[in-house]
Amino acid sequence: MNAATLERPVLAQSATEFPAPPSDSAVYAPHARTLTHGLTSEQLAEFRAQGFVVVRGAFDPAEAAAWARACDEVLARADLVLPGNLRFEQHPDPATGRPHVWKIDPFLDVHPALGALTRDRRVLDPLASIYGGREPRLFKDKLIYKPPGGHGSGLHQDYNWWQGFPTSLISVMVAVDPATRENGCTELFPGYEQGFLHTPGEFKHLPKERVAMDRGVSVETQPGDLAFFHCFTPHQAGANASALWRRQIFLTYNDSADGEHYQAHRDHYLWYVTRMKSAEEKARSFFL
Ligand SMILES: O=C(O)CCC(=O)C(=O)O
Repeated sequence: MNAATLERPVLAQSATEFPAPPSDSAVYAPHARTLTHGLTSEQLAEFRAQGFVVVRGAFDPAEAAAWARACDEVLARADLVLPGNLRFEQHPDPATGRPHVWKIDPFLDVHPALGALTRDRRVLDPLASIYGGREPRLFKDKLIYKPPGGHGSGLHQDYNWWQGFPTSLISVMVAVDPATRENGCTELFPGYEQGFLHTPGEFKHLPKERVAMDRGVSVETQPGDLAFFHCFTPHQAGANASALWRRQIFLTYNDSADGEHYQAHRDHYLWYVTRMKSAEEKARSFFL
């Protein structure tokens, strides 16, 4: 990747240089790589030490405001926000009893402004610097709206739901709205080097005794901030006790050296969300 061809200005970090790998081919010689938005050596060390790193101000507030508008536009889509649409997880609003959208999973094709984020170098370059210069591959994309009164997420490692897929999986949390303790910001726990802490094959949350709960970091963020965390990094998030939405996008990638798994994961996810449904409920469900 030639840094000079990128349209956007370099934000915050210095570029990370990767030398060309050795080549025995006269036809194609791999080239050195510059990651314009790669992590600094301090950020990389932080990721390696604790299993996550927060990158502040990666996107500017105007860009985040455009995502917020796109999120609103999607909710106005009467052709998509339908009771049987499994991509749109809905729950009764505690105040009104009317259904509200809690999550869209996957979301990348529902709005171009949101889909473009999955290809933005400010998301990809930090991952490539973690992957030793190799390109990341998108594995999963979800958009959590967490409206006022919306439920939180129990303590878990994401890999519990991705067993059998590569362990190079890393998620990027993209803040659309300000996230606070009150509206249920993500809380990350260092210690991913302990490996997989769940009981294999069980889709349950982690018992709190398996994690040093006093080491949790509540990741309060501003629109445009990013947090990168490994699939073994335990995390949880509280309910939204505020009057404001807490919209966050979660993009998950694997090292391209581990291959392409987007569709395989999507098939697995579809199985997961329908596995408890009766034949009648399945007949009323669709994935639009
Ligand atoms: O909403 C959050 O902050 C966390 C969500 C989460 O843990 C997940 O979707 O795996």
